[in-house]
Amino acid sequence: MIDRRDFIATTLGAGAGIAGISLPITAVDPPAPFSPLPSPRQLAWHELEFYGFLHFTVNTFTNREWGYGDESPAVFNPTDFDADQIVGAAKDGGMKGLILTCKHHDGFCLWPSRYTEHSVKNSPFRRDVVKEISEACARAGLKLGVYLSPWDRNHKDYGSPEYLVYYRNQLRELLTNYGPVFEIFFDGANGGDGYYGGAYERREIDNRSYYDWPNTWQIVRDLQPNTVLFSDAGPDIRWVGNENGIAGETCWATSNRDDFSPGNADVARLNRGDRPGTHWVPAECDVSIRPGWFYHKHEDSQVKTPQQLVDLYYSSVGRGASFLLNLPPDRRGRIHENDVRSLREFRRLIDGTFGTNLAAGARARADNWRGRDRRFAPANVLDGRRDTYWATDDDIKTPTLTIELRRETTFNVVRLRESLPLGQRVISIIVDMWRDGGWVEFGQATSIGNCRLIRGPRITTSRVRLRVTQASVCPAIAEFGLFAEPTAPSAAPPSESARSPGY
Ligand code: FUL
Repeated sequence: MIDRRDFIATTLGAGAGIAGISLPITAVDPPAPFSPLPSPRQLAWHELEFYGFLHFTVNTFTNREWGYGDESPAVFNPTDFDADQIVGAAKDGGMKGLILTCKHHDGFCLWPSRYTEHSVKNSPFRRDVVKEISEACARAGLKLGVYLSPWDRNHKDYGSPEYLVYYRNQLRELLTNYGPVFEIFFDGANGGDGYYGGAYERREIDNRSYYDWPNTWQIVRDLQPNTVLFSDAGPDIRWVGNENGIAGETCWATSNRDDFSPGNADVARLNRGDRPGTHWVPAECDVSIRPGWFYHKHEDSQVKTPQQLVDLYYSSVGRGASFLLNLPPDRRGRIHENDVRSLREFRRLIDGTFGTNLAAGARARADNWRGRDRRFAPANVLDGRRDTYWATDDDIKTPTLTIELRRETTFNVVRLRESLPLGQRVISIIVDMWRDGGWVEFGQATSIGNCRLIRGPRITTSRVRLRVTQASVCPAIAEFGLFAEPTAPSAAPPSESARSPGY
């Protein structure tokens, strides 16, 4: 049955009026946002969830992880470089963008920078790798991101104010010549010793003041205001505190970022965030598909399995962070077949899980919904949109939402999303399932944010319930989804020789 206020809201749009007619209701306001809040550039970034890293430089050819800075450009010589193959592998794996190490700690530039001779222009390869990757990304519909190592073991001026001029010039080159850049990854690593133009010495810098980050970041804001900036201290996206792809079980999207600077942070705090936090600075989980960041032939048999990648998806995206997976191009300048195969199977498993929301078409009821206004109705959690949500009245912080499925349904994953423009409001929840005439707990979690995946045993039920057990303000939930991971493929049929006699 539809009540009068629902009828008015449906036919006229809530809060609408017609000239000369005043409606007998006052529409309820949306919940007041709970600060800190995401910026539009952060909201756009939240939708990506899964993207890749490409670590490629002289190290690929010297078999190292950190070049010293004295490598000759002559060593950089991919034999069969194919940007479309690299980008195609990422796209097949479901990635939405790629961040390229345009310059790693060794200082070698993958583009022909005007400001140094230490680049592809003096290699036998001579091609502009940044340009080719950016164009391949544009063709494939992937976004391009940039890694520009602040630490430069090649540059003679490293450690002095002149180097900062050089670094900023390079940042400008990358932001003006290669189209839109969705993210810049500012690495906090500073190891000390290096070649430094032939000095072969140790140079220490104060990582809180040397790079003058506020003014360096302002260059990006001026040239490309939509680019998100990553570092230990954000300002937009923070490091998750490890390179294993694992966000804290509790992982707030908020951080007291001014306590940190790139290379100078508390990894435990980065891993879980700060609550309530001074700023919205969600976590990014960087991890490599192999043990190293750069390609090493001896690691060809150590590529992470599809199932390991799936587990990483749950420990990153499933905890409100993003999943930044490194794919190292090999000496040909291609993504190795083993990595391609693993990534493709990972994608099949993820699509097999999240391609069908088993809660779609169900009925959602709640013990409270804000002003009984359709804009805040429980059904909004099932419409597959992130911009609609279920919200409660201001004084209701621990409501219950019940999902009545159309039939007995088997699932093992619950996905929840908050309405991010309203801030991270919920602290903890419990999900229950209906079994043998009563409610039994399926799983529980703290912190939702962009996405919370609760992965449990496969269960079959016709009714599921969400209980918000603690919230700072009335909740605003954008999604409640149910999914089933594909069951393991059935065992291969026995081979001819293994069959029993007489088969
Ligand atoms: C680290 C670097 O030292 C590694 O080489 C790699 O680039 C990783 C993503 O960040 O700090």
